[in-house]
Formats: sequence, structure tokens, C-alpha cells
Amino acid sequence: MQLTADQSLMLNYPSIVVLTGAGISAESGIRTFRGSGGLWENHSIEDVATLEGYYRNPALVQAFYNDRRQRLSEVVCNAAHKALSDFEKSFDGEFLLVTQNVDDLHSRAGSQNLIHMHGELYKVSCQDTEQVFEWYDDLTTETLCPCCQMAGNLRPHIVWFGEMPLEMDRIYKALSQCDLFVSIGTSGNVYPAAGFFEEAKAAGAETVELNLEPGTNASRFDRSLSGPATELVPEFFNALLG
Ligand code: BJW
Repeated sequence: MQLTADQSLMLNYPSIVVLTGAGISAESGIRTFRGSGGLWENHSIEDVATLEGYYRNPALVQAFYNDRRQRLSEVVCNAAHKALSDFEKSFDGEFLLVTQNVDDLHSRAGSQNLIHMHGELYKVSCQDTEQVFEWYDDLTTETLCPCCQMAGNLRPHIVWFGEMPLEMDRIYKALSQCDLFVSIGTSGNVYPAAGFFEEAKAAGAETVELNLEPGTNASRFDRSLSGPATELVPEFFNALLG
């Protein structure tokens, strides 16, 4: 009996987890965080990415996210987002895409089994009830919350430093069962995401990094490939499918 490419892939890697970071959206025109030209160059992390910063100056933090939410409508997904979505459609095994990105480019590309572990720019939540709402407009300190009708109760649905990332149980379960872990376009500076490759390794998975420049933990991956995501990701996932 001859195996099709997909069947033989299934035998090697029945379960795949992919982690993406800002680098996968860089070629769509969304700024990364660290390094020259990064978002943190002009903003203090303590001011715009912590709950304490938000309590100190909600208008400043809302302006930071309003600006990024508005810019999101001007960009489109790229070949790397599409390659992951195409792969998921062709692959019969378990596939989970975990993104640290708060943009919606993976969804726009058609990815299905997707977790936004650091939240989403197009969502806000009520600080009292924790209800989450889709949100495409600017948020101000005067905005009324749809559930409690209080002004100023809505916050960006973003995981700031010191807060628990979303859907961690589901992520760790998938990592503990995966056979291949692929990290794409993330510097490996922010935990717990930066430690996912170790969880996958402990489960016996092969670990691969695809990045423009090797990330902090590159030497500890089984393979680390350097190049732009729009080239590396389609090449890598097409090769996997044979
Ligand atoms: C390209 C490219 C191209 C460019 N092609 N590639 C030790 C253990 C555990 C926790 C901690 C710890 N020490 C400290 C902590 C706590 C803290 C933390 O990690 N701090 C570090 C700074 C040390 N973490 C937290 O507080 C997290 N919560 C938490 O830990 O809860 C407790 C807990 C513990 C254990 C288990 C479970 C829970 C919350 C972290 C929240 C992070 N939030 C942010 C902001 C989101 C809002 C916003 O968007 O404004 O998320 S920070 C920011 O960094 C953002 C990103 O998602 C995240 C990661 O950044 P990313 O994606 O890696 O971007 P860059 O810019 O760093 O790198 C870009 C990469 O792209 C580079 O490598 C380039 O080479 C590459 N690239 N162009 C391919 N064309």
C-alpha cells in the first residue's frame, strides 16, 4: 500500500502546535514590539501594558490601543498567515495555532483552531463582569459599558504584564500531546509563551523555530531556520505536506 503525503505526515506528526508572534504580521505592516522601530521604542511598558498603568492613565492606554485598532483596518494578512490556514485545511491530524498577536490576521486568513493567548484588539471587556464584547470603535473614558451601563468600565481585551494569558489549560494540554512544535516570528522574551517549546520537548515533540533572526532560545530548538515569514512559513508547511 502506498501512503499519500498527508498519511505519511500523519504518521510522523499526528499532532502539531504552532506558536506565532509579532514577526508573522511584520510584513503586513504591523510593528513588532522589541528592537529598532518596535512599539516599545516610543512607549513605556509600565505605562501602556500593565493594569497599574491603565489605572494611572486610562486615556493614554486607550489612545495607544485605539490607534492600533484603527491601523488594523488598513492592513491585510500575508502569505505566512495564509500558508498556516491552508495547511490546517489540508491536514487530517490535530492542529492548534496559538498566537501572541492581538491582530486578527490569522482569522482573516481562515485559521480555525486558533487561540489568541494575549487577547484581541477588536474586543473589550467589562472590568466588573468580565464580559467580553466585539469592539471596532475607539474606546474612551466616557464610553458606556453595554452590560452595566457604567462609563469607564470597559478596558481593552488585552493580556498585560502580570495578568494570566488566556486558555492556558487548552494550550498546555495540546503541548503535552504534540509531536511537532513550530515557533514563528517571536523573540522568546515573554513568558509563558517563551517556555512552550520546553513543554513540547518534554512531551517528545520535535521543535522548530522560523524567525527573521534567531530568537533568545534558538539554540535549544531542534531546528532554527532564519528568513522572512512570508517565505519561510509557506516553504516549511508546503514541504511538510510533501
Ligand atoms: C520576523 C519578521 C519577519 C520580525 N519574519 N520574523 C518567568 C516565568 C514566567 C513568567 C515570567 C517570568 N519572568 C517574568 C514573567 C512575567 C511576564 C514576562 O514574561 N516578562 C518578561 C518581560 C520577562 N509575563 C507575564 O506577565 C505574562 N503573564 C504571566 O506570566 O502570568 C503568570 C503565568 C505564569 C506561568 C504560566 C502561566 C501564567 C503576561 C504577558 C503579557 C504580554 N503582553 C504583551 C502586550 C500585549 C498587548 C499589546 O499588544 O500591546 O504581548 S507584551 C508583547 O510581547 C506582546 C507580545 O505578544 C509579546 C511577545 O512579543 P513577540 O511577539 O515575541 O514580539 P517581539 O517584538 O519581541 O519579537 C518579534 C520577533 O519577530 C523577533 O524575533 C524578530 O526576529 C521577528 N521578526 N520581522 C519573521 N518578517
